[in-house]
Amino acid sequence: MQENNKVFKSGFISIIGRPNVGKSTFLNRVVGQKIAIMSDKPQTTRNKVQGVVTTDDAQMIYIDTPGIHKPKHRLGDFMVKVARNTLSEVDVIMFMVNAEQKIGPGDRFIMEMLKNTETPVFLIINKIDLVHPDDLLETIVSYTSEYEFVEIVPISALNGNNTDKLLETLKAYLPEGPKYYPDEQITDHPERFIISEFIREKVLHLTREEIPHSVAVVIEQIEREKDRDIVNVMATIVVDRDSQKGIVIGKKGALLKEIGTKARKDIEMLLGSRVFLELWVKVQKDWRNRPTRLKEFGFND
Ligand code: GDP
Ligand code: K
Ligand code: MG
Repeated sequence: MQENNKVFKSGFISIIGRPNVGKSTFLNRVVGQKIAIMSDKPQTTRNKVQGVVTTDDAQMIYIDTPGIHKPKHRLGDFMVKVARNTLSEVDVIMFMVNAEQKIGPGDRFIMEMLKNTETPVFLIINKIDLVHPDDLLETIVSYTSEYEFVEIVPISALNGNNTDKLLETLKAYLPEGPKYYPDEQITDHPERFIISEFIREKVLHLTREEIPHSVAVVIEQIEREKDRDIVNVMATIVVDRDSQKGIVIGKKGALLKEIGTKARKDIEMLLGSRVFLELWVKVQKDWRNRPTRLKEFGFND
């Protein structure tokens, strides 16, 4: 017999924190499929990606906000604005920090922003697999002496330590609400955006420091072939300078080929079909400071 007197809870949860603390790793773990890209470089995530977790009594919609930092150019400004706006719209804010790192200017910058919101804030100490419990306590004290958090939860997003407990605690802060998304849906982002992020991730991984965050990926075409389980994807990698174009292409096109091969595997997993991926590289000087280009690449505000 089904019990119908149990309340259903739903709400929005924003994950905020300095770059590389593990926000995307956490999101991917709880959503159970790779949707937000991960890398060891800061600012990997530039748009908010939503992951939806639905259980029998709750639905949690996660927002993976861009790493907050002091803006250096227009793109930085945009990212800070996105993060600020999400803070007042959500039901819970997860402020994630790295257990290995001391509290820093970036953390204080975020905590200052948090003082302007009524939204309950959790302190999530991630990467506890890397620290001794004594050091953990010290870290907790350093944060809690500067901001009043409603909950403090140490986790390891990587190995899943304490993440179930965190989900239960989060649930307690969500209001009674509807199921916004069908059970099987895990993200409301168009495939187009996720695919472009997969490609951008490979560029960042394979070029190391030579290609900074000036790279953007534009999906020109996604087309499913009739009667065949094949999807054709055409994308352009946009860089700032001619020298960067050479780096991305590599000797005899070797690097671009590797980027393509690796990205294709991720896209095939996402779409559940075979994929033909065609990649182009284009130089668009100084695109980060041109508002029209920003819009074109999906950074709308
Ligand atoms: P984000 O910038 O906050 O989204 O951080 P990412 O999710 O991209 O993670 C940055 C790096 O930290 C990646 O190399 C992750 O594998 C690593 N990482 C994330 N969570 C953990 C964790 O709980 N333990 C350990 N040891 N590494 C982690
Ligand atoms: K990152
Ligand atoms: Mg991220």
